[in-house]
Order: sequence, then structure tokens, then C-alpha cells
Amino acid sequence: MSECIQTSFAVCRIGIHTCFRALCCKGPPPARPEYDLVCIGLTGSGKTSLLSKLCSESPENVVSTTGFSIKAVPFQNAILNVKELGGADNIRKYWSRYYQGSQGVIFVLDSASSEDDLETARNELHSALQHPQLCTLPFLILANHQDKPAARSVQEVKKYFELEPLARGKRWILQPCSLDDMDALKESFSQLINLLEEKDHEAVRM
Ligand SMILES: Nc1nc2c(ncn2[C@@H]2O[C@H](COP(=O)(O)OP(=O)(O)OP(=O)(O)O)[C@@H](O)[C@H]2O)c(=O)[nH]1
Ligand SMILES: [Mg+2]
Repeated sequence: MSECIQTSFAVCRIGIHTCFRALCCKGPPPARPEYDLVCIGLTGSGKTSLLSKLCSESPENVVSTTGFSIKAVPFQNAILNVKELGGADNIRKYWSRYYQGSQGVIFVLDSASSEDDLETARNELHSALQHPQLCTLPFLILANHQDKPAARSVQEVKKYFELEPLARGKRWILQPCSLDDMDALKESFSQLINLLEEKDHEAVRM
């Protein structure tokens, strides 16, 4: 008992980092790099739900995002500070005001949506890919709602969204996903982090 008290007293005195070093013969883990991302997509595409699941929060009772919301999403080798912009009609016209400072873009679409909504999503994605503040950034495009029978396949989405001609020369990842398939989602985020790191290294070299 007294040994226990003495030990905890010692921990307080020498500091937690020194103690960690002494016990494990190495320093604390290096700080993870942080990246600022913007997440866009029509209302109902699943932005908040997917980000909540990545943060180990329950995606139930998610409500439509009014304005924007920011989440720090932790990964093993980086922390992504993701600013989600609400996708309702009356909010989308303000999206571009919130692009500044972004280092990457996440675009979420509902692969099972109506033709009209899919066309609106395509127009929004094209505007984002061509926007001066986003056009040079890595894009992660999530073809969500793949669990639904009406979902378009990833090849159909790629063709419909004309990604090959439009995004040629850009860094982008197209990932089919759903709320039930977190492995696919995490894999695509780790590819996005690789692209963000590459861009970081290029900036240092220049
Ligand atoms: N079946 C199915 N439902 C999903 C999926 N992803 C999201 N949803 C549902 O879609 C609805 C809308 O999801 P949100 O996460 O609020 O969508 P959002 O893109 O954040 O919408 P806004 O904030 O309004 O822009 C919720 O009821 C989710 O449960 C999916 O992959 N499959
Ligand atoms: Mg939302």
C-alpha cells in the first residue's frame, strides 16, 4: 500500500513523460500530423453519419447539418479536422465561403438517389473540382448507400460523374461504401492521408 502511494507520488513529481520514458525505455509517441479537410455532398448523402462512425459515435439520431460542423477524426498516423458543410439547397450556395484553408476534400454522394439528385450531385462535384481553392487538392469521393438495391456501381458512378476526363491529372480516390462497411471507408481514408502526406512533402521540397 505505502509502496503504491510512493509510486504515484513519484509519478506526480517526475512528470508523466519522464515516467513513460523510464518505464518503456523510449519517449512518448511522436505527435500525429493534422490536416484540415472540407466535406461536402447533398443533404442525406450521409456525411454526418459516416464521420460520426469514424469517430466511434453512434450514427443514430443524426440530424441534418444546418450551417457546418467540425469533427477531429483520429487515425493511427494523422488527425483529420473535417469541416462538414450542410448539403440542403439553401446552404449549398454558401459552400465556397468555407473552402479557404482546406488541404483536402471529401465529397459524399448517395449512389441510390434519384436521377435528378444524382445530376445535382454531379454538378456540385464538378464545381468543387474546378473551384480555385480546391482544384489542386486531393479529393476522396465516397459513393455511399451501397447497401441499397438501387445503388449504382462504382463503375456507373465513375462514368456518370465523368470523373476520368474531369479529374484527370488530379489526385482523387473513388470509394464505394455504406454505413455498414467501415473497413472500406477506413481504407479509403488511409489512401487520402497518403495523398495529403505526399502533398506535404512536395511543399517542403519546393
Ligand atoms: N441505408 C443507408 N442509409 C444511410 C447511409 N448513410 C447515411 N444513411 C442515412 O441517411 C440519412 C441522412 O444521413 P446524414 O448523415 O444526416 O446526411 P448528411 O449528408 O450529413 O446530410 P446534411 O447534413 O443534411 O447535409 C440518415 O438517416 C442516415 O442514417 C448508408 O450508407 N446506407
Ligand atoms: Mg450532416
